[in-house]
Amino acid sequence: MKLCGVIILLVLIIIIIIISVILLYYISIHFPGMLMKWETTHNWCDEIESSFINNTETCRLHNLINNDKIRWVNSTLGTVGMAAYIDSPCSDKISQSNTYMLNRYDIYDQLATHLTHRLKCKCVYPYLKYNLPIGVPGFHIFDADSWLGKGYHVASLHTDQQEKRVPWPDNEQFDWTKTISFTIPITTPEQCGLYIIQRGPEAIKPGIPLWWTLRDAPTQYIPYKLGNCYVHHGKWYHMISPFNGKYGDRVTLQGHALYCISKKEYWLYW
Ligand SMILES: O=C(O)CCC(=O)C(=O)O
Repeated sequence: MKLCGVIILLVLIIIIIIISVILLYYISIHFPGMLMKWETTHNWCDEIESSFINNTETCRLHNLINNDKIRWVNSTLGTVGMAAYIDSPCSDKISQSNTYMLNRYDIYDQLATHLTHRLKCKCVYPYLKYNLPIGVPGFHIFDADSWLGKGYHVASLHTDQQEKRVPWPDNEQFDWTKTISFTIPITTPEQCGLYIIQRGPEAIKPGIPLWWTLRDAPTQYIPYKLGNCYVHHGKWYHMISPFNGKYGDRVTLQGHALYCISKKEYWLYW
């Protein structure tokens, strides 16, 4: 009888261990951010942020975006406008979306001028200047009710690869090392920000989980300020920080750029 009890206990322990290992494996693959320490060890905020629009402007944009809810993709990550890496849209849809965005949100000229000063290089929209089927920057909306808005580190820990999803024209040359990612917070619920880890995909070793490789790497938490423009190359691992959904959705203007060597310009896209 006693032996039977011990065997049942052992089996239970083995089942619990197996379930824990499976759960840990699942989390380490899908939500590696949950296993990281997220201690800020570096400070290079000054390099990445610049003042872009004031609170009146962000408020006006937010009202416009709120009335655009119909265009949101889903309840966790919503988008206004079409992004190559999310929607992989055909050129007709891009054209429709771009026309809509450019008419509704009168921010695009100001954005290109700001980035031109910031990057010290002409920034253009290939859709407008060369009539190419490439999406213009748009808006990300993270729902207040999402897990991210409830304070969990569940956002994607990634490096940007968007440039691989865009139909760049064959007759131009691009510098694939000159990529840009920019974000402008339109709302800043408490704790809204970004973690950047100073390591790229070259640090990753086969068979070693991402979170384990990155756990001791220099890390920076960048608290977002309303209307500021945050620019980085996107090739270091980064992750959106959890935020306090009590204070509303997390809304940002989001876009990317790639340097076109043949035209000597940065091409802005999403
Ligand atoms: O929303 C942000 O803060 C950054 C978004 C991001 O990581 C990305 O678009 O690659």
